Amino acid sequence: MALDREASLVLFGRSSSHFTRVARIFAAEAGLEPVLRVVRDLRSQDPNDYGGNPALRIPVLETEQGVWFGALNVSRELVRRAARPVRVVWPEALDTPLLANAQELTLQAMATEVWLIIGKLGGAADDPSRNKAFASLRGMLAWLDRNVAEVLAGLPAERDVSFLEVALYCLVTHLEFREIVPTSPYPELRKYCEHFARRPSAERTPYHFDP
Ligand SMILES: N[C@@H](CCC(=O)N[C@@H](CS)C(=O)NCC(=O)O)C(=O)O
Repeated sequence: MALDREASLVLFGRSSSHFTRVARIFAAEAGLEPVLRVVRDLRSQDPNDYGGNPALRIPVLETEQGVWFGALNVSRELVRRAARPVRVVWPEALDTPLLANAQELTLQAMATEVWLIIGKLGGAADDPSRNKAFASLRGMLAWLDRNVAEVLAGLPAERDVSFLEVALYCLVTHLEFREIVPTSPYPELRKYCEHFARRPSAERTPYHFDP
């Protein structure tokens, strides 16, 4: 059953995309290998190039049941299809300001990074609002760096992994991969990434530009 359902899984994304990597890590945690359909041109305005996603964004998971838009939906569906149960702490379980804010800032930092990268693609490198976006990104990273130890200690112990941990790892390593901002001012985040990088799911999904 699990194998039949896996055979029909197609992940629209890119190996260089941090939101896609979140989904790929959850696929690996779930023991699944969806086929990666590389979205080659992120300037395309045709939803069909994004698996039908009208937001024109990746990742999207195509299944026999329909398509799932966005990293969180995709990750949940992959975990539901896991052959063996994976104990995941999802965002809605983060019920303290510290944990909930860590989730919010991680996803916002990922979105800000997308904005900075896509803005550059579109030739908007001199847009003055980029300065604010960089300030915001640095502020979020500083907050996450200050709080990451407490956040990790506050996550439910009964878990294999949390959506927050996966997203945080994908965010910080992507900043390095795309050289958006140096990560040296954030030693706690770097330490966290060194630790998470030992998971087989992280080892199997390194960032690279698809040929
Ligand atoms: N809310 C979406 C955001 C996905 C997203 O922004 N993906 C980026 C790639 S990492 C993208 O598709 N960018 C294309 C664009 O901004 O035009 C999710 O959680 O998956």
